[in-house]
Amino acid sequence: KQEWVWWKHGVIYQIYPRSFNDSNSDGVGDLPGIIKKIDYLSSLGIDAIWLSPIYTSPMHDFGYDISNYREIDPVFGTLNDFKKLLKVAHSRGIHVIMDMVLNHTSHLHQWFQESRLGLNNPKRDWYIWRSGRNGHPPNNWKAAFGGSVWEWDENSHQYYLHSFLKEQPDLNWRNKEVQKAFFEDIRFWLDMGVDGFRLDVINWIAKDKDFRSNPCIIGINGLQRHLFDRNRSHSHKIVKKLRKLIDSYPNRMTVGEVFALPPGNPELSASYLGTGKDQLNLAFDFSLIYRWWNAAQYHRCLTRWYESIPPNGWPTIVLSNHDMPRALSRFGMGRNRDEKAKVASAFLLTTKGTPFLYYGEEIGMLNIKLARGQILDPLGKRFYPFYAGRDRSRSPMQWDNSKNSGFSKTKPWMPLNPNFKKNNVKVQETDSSSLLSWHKSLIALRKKHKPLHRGTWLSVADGTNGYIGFYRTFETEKILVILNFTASKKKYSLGKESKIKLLLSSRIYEKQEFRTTELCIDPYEVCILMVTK
Ligand code: ISL
Repeated sequence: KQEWVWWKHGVIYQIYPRSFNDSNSDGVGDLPGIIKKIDYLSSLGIDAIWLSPIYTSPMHDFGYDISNYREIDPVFGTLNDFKKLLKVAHSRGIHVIMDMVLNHTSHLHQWFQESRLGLNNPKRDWYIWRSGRNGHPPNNWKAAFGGSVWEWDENSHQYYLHSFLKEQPDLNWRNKEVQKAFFEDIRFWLDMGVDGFRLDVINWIAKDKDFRSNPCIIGINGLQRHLFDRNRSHSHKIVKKLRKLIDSYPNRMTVGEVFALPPGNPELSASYLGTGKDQLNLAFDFSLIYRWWNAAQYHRCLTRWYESIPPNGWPTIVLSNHDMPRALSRFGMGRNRDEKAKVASAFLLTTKGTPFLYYGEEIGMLNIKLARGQILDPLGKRFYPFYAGRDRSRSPMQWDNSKNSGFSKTKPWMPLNPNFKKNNVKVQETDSSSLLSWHKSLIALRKKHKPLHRGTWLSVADGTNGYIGFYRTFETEKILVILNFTASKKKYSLGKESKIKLLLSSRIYEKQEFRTTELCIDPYEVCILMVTK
C-alpha cells in the first residue's frame, strides 16, 4: 500500500533567497530572514522549501556560480544560520531542498584555480581543456549565455569550456576524481540533514567524448541543434551513481532540471527518471511554462508528460520559476487575471504530480519592468533588447504596504513591483477571497483527501471545449476536478445521475450536496467535487 512520501505527495515551495526576506538590512534576502517567515510558510501548508543557491559565490550568475560548496555566502548568513533554518523547518514538518550545481563551478573555485595553473596540474583534467584548431576554438558550440563555449586561457595556451558564463567553467564528469570529490560535498549536506537537492541542468553534465561540432540550423553563427554538447548518455550513468548515494540515506530525494529549449521535451525529462527507481526521484518538464493560456494545450502537455513517466516514476508540475516570466504575466494580456490565477493554482495543486510553487505566485506577483540600466541578469545584459533577461520574476517578496514592502529596511537589491502597495501578503491574509486564501484552501484540501495527492488520474475533458476535467481516485474515494479556462459557460455531463459533494469551488453553490446528471460550469470556474453513486 502506498504511503505518504513527502516529495511525491507534498507541495514544494521555491524560495529565491535574495528576494524573500532581508533580516540584516543590506537589501538582500538571507537565511535568518527565511527563518523569520517560518510561520508564514507553515500557514501556507507546504511540505518543503527549495532554496536557490546559497553557497559562497562571486554572484556572476547570482549564486549559480559556486566557489565553495560547503560554505554559505556571507550575504545569506552563516553555516550556523543554515543549521538553524534546517532545525526550525524540520520542527514544522517542512523539508529543505538545496540547489546543487554539478555542471560547472565558479571560476574562483579552488579546483578551477588549480586546474588553470598549467597542463600538468593534477586538477587539469577536472575541467574541460582543449587546444584550438588553427587559432580557432576547438568546435562551434555556443554558450547558453552567448558566444562560444570556449574561453582562451593566455597562461596555459588552451581553451576551457563553459556552457554558461566564462565565470562558470564546466567540470569534466568523465573524470572519476570529480565524481568522488563532488559526492563528498553532497554527503556533507546529507549528513547535516538536508532532505534533497534540485540538480541544475543535470542533462548537460556530460558532453560528447569527441567534442564534435553541433549541426547548425541557420548559418554559421545562427541557431544550433544541441546534439553533442548536452543530453549524452554518460549523464545517466552519473545520475545512477548519485541515486545510490541518495538512497543510502532515508527519505532523501533529487529533482533534476532537465533543460530543453521551447517547446520543452517531456520524454527527455522522463528519461532521467530511469525505471523510476534507479535515476532521479523527480524531474522538471517545462512544457507548460512555454504554453499560452489554453486548456487544450495544457491538457496535451500534461498527457504527453504523464505518458512519458516510467511505471515507478512520478511527475512534477511547474508553472513558474526564477528563470521564466511569472505565470500571471504570461497568461494573456492581463485580462481576467484574477480568475485565471485561481484556475492555474487549482490546476497546479490538484492534477497528478508534485507541485512546485514559486515564491510570490501565491499572492499573484507579476513581472517587474526594468529599464536597461537596471538589468542585473547577465543574460539580460547580453541580449537586451531582444531578451530582457530573468530579473523580472525575481523581485522582492511583497509582504505589506510599508516602505520596501516589509522585505527590507533599505533599498532592495532589485526593485519591488510598485503594485506592492495594493498587492501584498498582509492584505491577502485578511481577505478570505484572496488568491493567498485560495492557495491555503487548495493545499489543505489536497492534504486532506488522498485522491488529490496520490490518486490515479483519468481525463474526462481534454480542453478542446475550453475546460479540463479529470478524476483523481484513491481506493473508494473519487474526486472530480473541472477547470474552465475560458470566459464562457460550459456544461459537463456526468453520464448518469450521481451524488455530488462540493469540496471547493470558486463559485457560490446553493447546496453543498446534491444529485445531478449534469454540471453547469461558470466562466473561469474551478469546481472540485466528491462523486459518489
Ligand atoms: O534561463 C534560461 C533562459 O530563460 C535558461 O537558458 C537557463 O539557463 C537554463 O534553464 C538553465 O538554468 C539553470 O542553470 C543556469 C542558471 O543561470 C539558472 O538560473 C538555472 O536555473 C546556470 O547555472
